[in-house]
Amino acid sequence: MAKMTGKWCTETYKDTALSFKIKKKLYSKRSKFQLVEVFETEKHGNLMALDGCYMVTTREEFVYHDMLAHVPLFAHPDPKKVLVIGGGDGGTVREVMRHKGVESIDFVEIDGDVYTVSKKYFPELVKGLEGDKRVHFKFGDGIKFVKDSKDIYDVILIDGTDPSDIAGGLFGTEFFNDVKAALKKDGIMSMQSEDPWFDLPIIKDVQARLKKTFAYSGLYLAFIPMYPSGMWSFSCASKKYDISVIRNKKSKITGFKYYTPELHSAAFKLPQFVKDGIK
Ligand code: SPD
Repeated sequence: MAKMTGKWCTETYKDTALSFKIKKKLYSKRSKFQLVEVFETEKHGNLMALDGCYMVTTREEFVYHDMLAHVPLFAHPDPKKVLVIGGGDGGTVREVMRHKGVESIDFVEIDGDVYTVSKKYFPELVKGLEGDKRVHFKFGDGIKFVKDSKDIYDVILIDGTDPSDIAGGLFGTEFFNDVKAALKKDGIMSMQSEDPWFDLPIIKDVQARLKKTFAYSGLYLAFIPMYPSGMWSFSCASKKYDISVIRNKKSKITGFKYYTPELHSAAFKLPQFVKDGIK
């Protein structure tokens, strides 16, 4: 659990800790899968933690969701069918919805309680999801869902938690093979792949597996203060495209808060220690 001491809520990770000053705890309940907690912070809006691990704050969520969704969606020339695995808070689907050319979004979250809690405490994350006919809610196991899907999707986004019990399978070779099979021949996948300061070996493994599975694979970074270390990585892969290149001219979106066309390619430029660590 995210530990509360007086006015502070703390996530400990490896040999570090990150604390937010809070006003009060708003929610705490064990779902079938994990402990779901929500805190009202002093300066960052509401904060959701799953099994003691920070997921989103109202203030910072846009960085993660912009970068997970828009990098692959702008790298694909014409994304129409999208699958989102995980991301029960709704933020990733919200960003996919901004691409008007997208015709269908399958949203597969294993823990329905995360969506219910998000609806109550993070209304801006789920805004419009239920009124958009393109969004198909499919609460259930994303790993199984992908296994049963063949040659369907232009883009698959994997918005999981850290690779523990519940999300461990989302980082494995078998799953990546199934993702490849679920994508169309020019499909693109992108996933959250942990942070380079504490988890470079995880990133290295993910990159090696993607490289073995797909014709193209890549790694890009974003800066997310609410995760310990603040530097976050996304791993992506495709049967056809270099994902650092923008091809989508149809999605005319304005008003991003983090993503920009310049940042799209710049995010793939890696610091030397990251390059060395994933070699
Ligand atoms: N250690 C934190 C990993 C968080 C990954 N998922 C965030 C969910 C946002 N939709």
